[in-house]
Amino acid sequence: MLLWSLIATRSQEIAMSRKSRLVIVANRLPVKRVKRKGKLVWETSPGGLVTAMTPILNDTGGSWVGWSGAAGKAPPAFTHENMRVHPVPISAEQLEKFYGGFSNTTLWPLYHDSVRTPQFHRRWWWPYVDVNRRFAEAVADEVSPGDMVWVHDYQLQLVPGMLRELRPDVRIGFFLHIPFPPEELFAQLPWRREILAGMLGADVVGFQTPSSARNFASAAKLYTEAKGPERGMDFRGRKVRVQAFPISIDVKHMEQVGMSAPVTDLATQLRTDLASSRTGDRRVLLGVDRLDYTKGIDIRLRAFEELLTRGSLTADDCVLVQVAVPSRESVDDYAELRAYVERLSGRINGQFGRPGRAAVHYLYRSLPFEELAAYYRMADVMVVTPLRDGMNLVAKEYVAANEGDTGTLVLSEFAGAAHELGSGALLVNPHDVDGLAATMEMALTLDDRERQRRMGLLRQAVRKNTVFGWAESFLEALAS
Ligand code: ADQ
Repeated sequence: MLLWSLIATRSQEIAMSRKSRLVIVANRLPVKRVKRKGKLVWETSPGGLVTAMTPILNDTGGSWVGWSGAAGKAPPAFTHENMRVHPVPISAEQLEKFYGGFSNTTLWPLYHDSVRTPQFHRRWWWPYVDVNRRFAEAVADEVSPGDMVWVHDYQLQLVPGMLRELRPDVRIGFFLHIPFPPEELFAQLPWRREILAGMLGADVVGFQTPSSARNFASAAKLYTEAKGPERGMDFRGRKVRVQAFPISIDVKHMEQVGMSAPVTDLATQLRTDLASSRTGDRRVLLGVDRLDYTKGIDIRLRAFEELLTRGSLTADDCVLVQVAVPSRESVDDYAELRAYVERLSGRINGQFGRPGRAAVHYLYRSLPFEELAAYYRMADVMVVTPLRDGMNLVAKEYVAANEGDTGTLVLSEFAGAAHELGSGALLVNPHDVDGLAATMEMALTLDDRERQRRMGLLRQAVRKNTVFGWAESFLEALAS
């Protein structure tokens, strides 16, 4: 609570000193429309960005510009808990091309090392431009001279440039939540100049990691007239600051929920349910992800299968629980991945399970926060194996939820989180199935001292950087 009010106060100071308000711009609004007692009402939807921004916006009376989640007309702007909410309308056709198409079938795979082949279609590009313009116009209506605007993520990369043309009198920040790819991959994008110029419309361009910031700066120098060092690039007569601001979680809240009595009870119950084995001491591996092909869920399952095939550990010694949140189900690659993951889980259980003792438990659903915390609490080993990930908050949530020095984190080298958590985690190359199987085995058999030493390092790293610190450092850079 102290940190919360400190940040709100600091942001208020920043805002007041500039007589400015803060306007957040993100694809989704922080509220959704739900039916309560027969009436439609707006309710805050949970999420990291919402958690970090809501106190600041509530305190400074700022605004949030975004899409409501329903295609078609948008309701007029309204006030929700002292925050002004400005919905942007997106038609069903625009949604298919701007969101399903250009954002999630062109940019998403391209920015994640092309782990699926990105598709480049002019018929998707123009709706992306149109929707970005619509966002920029909505923001232009919302701001006053001197206000600060913070634009988020890959769906809205043109907004900073468009907004600067409409409103050169505001400070503009942009943060990319996913990786910015190496220049050789980014070079494939037919609209690379437009995207770079759009982002360079901001005063501060933020990334999750220093390597993404470097990739962006070198692409900007190659394909636009931008020059100079990352901390102050010259672009069309202005300075643009390019920097890494690693995102985090509300660490205190996760720690408190993780240690609460209901979560402790549920974790014990889950553990009892899973432990049914001849030896009575079954170790639990856990995976928690959106069902996305960047997260390496299939490779994790194959590595677990490999581990059991080798026979040094059996399904009496260990079990893998995989919780997968449904995601982008209308995109073909996601439907295919779901079918593959379900086939793999079935195959592993077919070979290594027996009645009352599955080798893999696969849950295809979103879990309430407390239940998710209970899964984190009960797991001996958290396996986070993305092929590429901007940050990966699951890794940080797992560490925060485990108050004692129990638990081990297996973490992909290719997750942004590896920069901060690399010394305490067991790092893996997720493309290497044998190496991943060996690391899972090592994690399951680590001696107590080494496990505690590693968890101590992880806890230190996670506590050092909260989501509030992240927001504060970005806004300070934007205000300066
Ligand atoms: P995501 O790709 O969605 O985010 P991640 O950072 O792991 O990935 O966040 C997922 C969130 O969903 C976590 O907060 C987690 O608790 C929640 N979640 C996962 N499985 C769940 C389940 N079954 N039930 C309920 N909740 C579940 C993008 C980027 C990331 C970056 C974030 C934030 O791809 O790299 O870390 O934005 O910037």
